[in-house]
Amino acid sequence: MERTLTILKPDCVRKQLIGAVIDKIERAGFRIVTMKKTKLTTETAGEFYAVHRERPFFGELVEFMSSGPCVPMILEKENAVADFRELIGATDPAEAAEGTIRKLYADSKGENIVHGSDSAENACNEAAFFFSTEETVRVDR
Ligand code: FUP
Repeated sequence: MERTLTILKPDCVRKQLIGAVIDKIERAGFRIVTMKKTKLTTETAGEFYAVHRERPFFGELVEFMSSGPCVPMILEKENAVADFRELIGATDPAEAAEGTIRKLYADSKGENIVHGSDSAENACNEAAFFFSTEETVRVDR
């Protein structure tokens, strides 16, 4: 079993697509380990996306990610990291495969409905960014 970290981004929450996206996630065989609704600040959004600090889109990314509440979740499944990236599709919805979450629901590369960790190691770090050990272990089953 592997875990990945997703965030239902502020555009997903604003468009009232939390339920639709969770339905896709559960139907694809992912188990929700834990989840919550929270709101990032420009500081915490910048920390989460620190790897993109030097990129031209960093300012917009931080503004968007702190523009409203979001729903981070830890998901579990065999091959969770790669399978989840397949389920959400390419970063740019225009390039995302048919039937993927971003193809179905995202407006743009910047506002693309969901985040998905790109490696098991990052998934672990990103899970710790949002959730305590209490939330990821004891509440789990
Ligand atoms: P992904 O792994 O698909 O979430 O994509 P990246 O890690 O490359 O990018 C993280 C976030 O940065 C994206 F979700 C949206 C934002 N971004 C842009 O706004 N413009 C870009 O050209 C690339 C990424």
